[in-house]
Amino acid sequence: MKLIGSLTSPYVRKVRIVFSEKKVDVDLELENVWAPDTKIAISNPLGKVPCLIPDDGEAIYDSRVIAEYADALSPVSKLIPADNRDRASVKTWEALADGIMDAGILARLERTLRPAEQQSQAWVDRQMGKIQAALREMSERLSGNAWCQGNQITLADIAVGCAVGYLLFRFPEVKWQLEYPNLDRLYQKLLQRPSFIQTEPPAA
Ligand code: GSF
Repeated sequence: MKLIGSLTSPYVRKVRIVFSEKKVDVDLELENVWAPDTKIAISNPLGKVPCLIPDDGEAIYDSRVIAEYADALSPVSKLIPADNRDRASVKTWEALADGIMDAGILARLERTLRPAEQQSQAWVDRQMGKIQAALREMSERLSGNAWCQGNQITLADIAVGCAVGYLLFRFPEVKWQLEYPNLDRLYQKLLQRPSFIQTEPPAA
């Protein structure tokens, strides 16, 4: 099984952590989707990573689909609960965390891909507002609990860890650790895990 991805994508990191927690081996094939000669569209017509190529050869994307598929591959450490309501809760946490990544990437692309005179500050502000609102919601939801959902690690914690880790990586000016100490406590706990340590993004 092959995972096409990059070392800096938070979505790729999320699914790599899921595979690691599940103790399922997957070969990471690095792909720069922004390079003019990228071959990613052969596997994923949307041109995005992560993209999983299982042994049957039929591509699986996007990260939420890959995470769910990976969780069902082995009984080790269930990351998505079987109960329908709990499952929806975990997936909502994941949607919040992915929403932070989506908004961050849109804001960053506005700054890095567009010529300065075409950049819209209002657009960047809109995305940064989403990040702030999602962080506030995650902190309120987490409250004083040890984990996002239930009493063990789930996909919710993994997704949140990747989202806030992405902010530290690309938006160090967002001071979420000071503002939301409970999110930072969760993040510090996640950082002890080999799955998080092994997937730290490279120095920018
Ligand atoms: C998002 C993947 C994505 O935007 C998922 O897998 O959950 N909803 C999808 N990946 C970026 C890499 S990154 O910035 O994390 C990507 O491949 N972008 C290329 C493009 O053309 O948008």
